[in-house]
Amino acid sequence: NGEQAYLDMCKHVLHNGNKKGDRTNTGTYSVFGYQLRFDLSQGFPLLTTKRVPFRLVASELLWFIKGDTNIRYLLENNNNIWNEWAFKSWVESEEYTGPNMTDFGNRCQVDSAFNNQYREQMTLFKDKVLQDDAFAAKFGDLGSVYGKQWRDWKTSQNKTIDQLKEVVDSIRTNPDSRRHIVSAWNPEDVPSMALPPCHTMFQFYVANGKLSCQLYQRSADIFLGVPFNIASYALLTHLIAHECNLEVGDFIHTFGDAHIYSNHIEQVNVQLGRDVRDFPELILDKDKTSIFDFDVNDFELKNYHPHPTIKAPIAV
Ligand code: DHF
Ligand code: TMP
Repeated sequence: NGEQAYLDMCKHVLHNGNKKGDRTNTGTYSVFGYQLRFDLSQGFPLLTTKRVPFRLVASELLWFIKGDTNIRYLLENNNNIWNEWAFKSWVESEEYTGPNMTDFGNRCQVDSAFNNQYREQMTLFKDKVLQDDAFAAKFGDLGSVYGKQWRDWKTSQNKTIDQLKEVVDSIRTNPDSRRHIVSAWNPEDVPSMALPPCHTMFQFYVANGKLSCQLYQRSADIFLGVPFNIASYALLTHLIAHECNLEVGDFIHTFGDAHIYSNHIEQVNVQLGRDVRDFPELILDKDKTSIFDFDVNDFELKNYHPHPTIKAPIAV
């Protein structure tokens, strides 16, 4: 199935990747340009060679679909995947008076005393985002990231564009169109984002009653980010197909800079030593019709039997 293609990509990057420095000072093996294809009718592409927490993938996608850019919703759903990027703007702000957190991502991996300080500050930060509305509005927000651009793109005429709603309408009313596109890359807003969008634009395609989706990802953390990104766009394609009365076709994942961080190599090799199992099946609550009505409990995965979790540090 498609998982073997993901593992082949890992091997390809380890063997042929350029050794390349990066913004986070971690170091990577990197290739430019690569493509994966998953036939969604053959199972839901949640990797089985390590456990991928579907609950976190689903709540992140619902957060984008709501147009939300504040990590408070994620924290309320016990989802911590975006904390570091909100925390970074907090500890770099004038209002922060705690211990110096410069370069916390790298320092907490090598200095255990610092790691304790960091964890303490992160806990205080999360509590404050959850409890203090004014603080959350200021420091829980990641800026004009995915949710904002998908649902509330600001035009030069001071209007807004709901790209997601428009693309669903265009798939429904004009399936043959070659313009079913959503872009998260807004050059004017890039400087004000906690992290400029990695999944930058996607396009839908309808043929033979099936909905396909292709994503262009400009930058891809193959071990940590990509398994989430595959599952997230597969889920989005299922939701839109459901609303438009279509079956699911292919998810095509096209990459710009696809990299394996130097501190993920051992983990990737563990994963490469495991045998691929069947993909699970996704069941949607059929009573929901619009993609804007779903919540986390409306998704069910059947027959997901992955190999165990593999932990790795994330580059901040
Ligand atoms: N930065 C970097 N360097 N790589 C990323 O993949 C990335 N992804 C972001 C934001 N910034 C990023 C948003 N998506 C995890 C997965 C996806 C994600 C952020 C984090 C992650 O840490 N996954 C862990 C499990 C985390 C958990 O259980 O809380 C994993 O093992 O998959
Ligand atoms: P960059 O902005 O310097 O490219 O760093 C972003 C890093 O985050 C890079 O390693 C790619 C990774 N990433 C993903 O792989 N998937 C995601 O969904 C996100 C948000 C980030």
